Amino acid sequence: MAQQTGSIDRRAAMGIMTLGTGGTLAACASGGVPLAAGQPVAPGFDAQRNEYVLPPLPYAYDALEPHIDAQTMEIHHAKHHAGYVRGLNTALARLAELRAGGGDASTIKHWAREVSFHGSGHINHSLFWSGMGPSGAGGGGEPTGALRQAIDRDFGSFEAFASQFRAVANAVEGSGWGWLVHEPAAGRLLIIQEEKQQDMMLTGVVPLLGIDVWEHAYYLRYQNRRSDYANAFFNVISWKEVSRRFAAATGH
Ligand code: MN3
Repeated sequence: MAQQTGSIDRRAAMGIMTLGTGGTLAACASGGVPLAAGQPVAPGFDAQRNEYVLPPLPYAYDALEPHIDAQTMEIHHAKHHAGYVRGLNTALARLAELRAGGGDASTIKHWAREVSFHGSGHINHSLFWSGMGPSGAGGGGEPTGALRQAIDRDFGSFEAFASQFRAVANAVEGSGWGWLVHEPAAGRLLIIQEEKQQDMMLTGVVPLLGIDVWEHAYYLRYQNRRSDYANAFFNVISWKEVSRRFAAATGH
């Protein structure tokens, strides 16, 4: 199933995702833990064209109103996310040219870094869209079951978790993400920051829930009030999807 391009398997080169061909998207951490195995999510890779593609949103652009406005959603998805997909495909094409002996060999560092930035941008946003839902219709509320038990165990309570998650998101320097992740070595949940699309991500963790704190995610409605946006985000979190990722990562 893997597409071989020269001696490098594209997916192994990315190290973070595996995409099925049957209309499923299975995003994997570097350890190969399936995040979405068997889940009918829009694919982010077109095997026939051998290119990454922009997945459609699982809801309308205005579905997250008033918490995230329709214009922001449309620009963010159709322009920003599409740009990461385009940048990833371009970087992989340039690397293929270098393997074939073309181009300037000294640019390999640049294109390898472009794969990390744009590839992470593609995965981050794919997880972001599917990790949200309309408030009261798939979004909001609190987690239950095994995920809730793990949150209570590792943070003390849901309120303590939510407070830390918001504070971490608000404290990202510049543009980046706040993430709830599963750390498999200790089998515990952590909240971490990611700067830009890829810096400071903890190796081997499975991303469960991410909040995009680039200004393009909230500026039209919230201007510089990132904390208001982080508060509103809790109205559109799809705990069902986050729980599914947790179950895929842990077997619980
Ligand atoms: Mn973004």
